Amino acid sequence: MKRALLVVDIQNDFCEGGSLAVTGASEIIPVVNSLIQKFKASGDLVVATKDWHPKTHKSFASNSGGTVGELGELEGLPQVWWPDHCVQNTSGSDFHPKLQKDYIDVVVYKGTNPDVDSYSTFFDNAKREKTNLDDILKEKGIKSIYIVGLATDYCVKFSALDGIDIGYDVYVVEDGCRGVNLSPTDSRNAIKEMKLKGVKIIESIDIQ
Ligand code: VGL
Ligand code: ZN
Repeated sequence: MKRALLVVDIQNDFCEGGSLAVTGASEIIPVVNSLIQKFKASGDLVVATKDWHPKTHKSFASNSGGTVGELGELEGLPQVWWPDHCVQNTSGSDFHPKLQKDYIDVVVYKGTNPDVDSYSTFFDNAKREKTNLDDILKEKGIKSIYIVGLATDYCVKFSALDGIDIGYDVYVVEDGCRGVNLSPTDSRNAIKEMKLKGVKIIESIDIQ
C-alpha cells in the first residue's frame, strides 16, 4: 500500500436535498467511484470520513442562537453557524446512496465533540484532539494521500493543510470536490491557499 484515497464527507446532508447542500455535490460521485475502484485495483487504501455530530453540536445555529451562514465565535475560535447537519445515526449522515461503499476499507468519524467544530479529518479545529486517521496511515506506511469529497472550502481544505503539516504528500483532485461557497470565491481561494502551502492540485485523469 503506497497511497490512500481520502473520501471526505460524501453524506446526504451535504448533497442535493440535504440540510447543508453543496451545489453540484452529486456530480462528483462518478469521479469518486472510479477512483475508489482504481485504488482498490492497485491494492491501495480507501478511507472515507463522516461528519458525525451529536444533535447538541454547538456549530449548529439552532444550539448557539446564531444565524445560519454568519460568523460567530465558539470557545474562542471563529465559527460559522451551520444548519443542523450530519447528526449521528440519521439519514442525513448516511453516505450518498450512489457512493461505492463496498470498497471502503475504513471510516473515520469527526465532529463528535459538541463543543468544537472539526473540519479537518486529522484534528478538531482547536487542535486539541486527533482522529485515528494519522495512526491508520502511519501503521500502513502510507505517505501520499489523494483527497476527494465535500467541501472544497472546509473539510477538504483543512484536511489537506493538516496533511501537509504532518508531512504527507497531499493531492487534491479538483474535479472530485465541490465547495459550500458562502462567498462565491471561497473554493477558488481555498484551491489557491492549498497550492501555496504545497498541496498538489490535480484532475482525476492525472491519476494512474
Ligand atoms: C463541513 C461545514 C460543516 C464539511 C462540515 O464537511 O466541509 N462543512 N461541517
Ligand atoms: Zn459539520
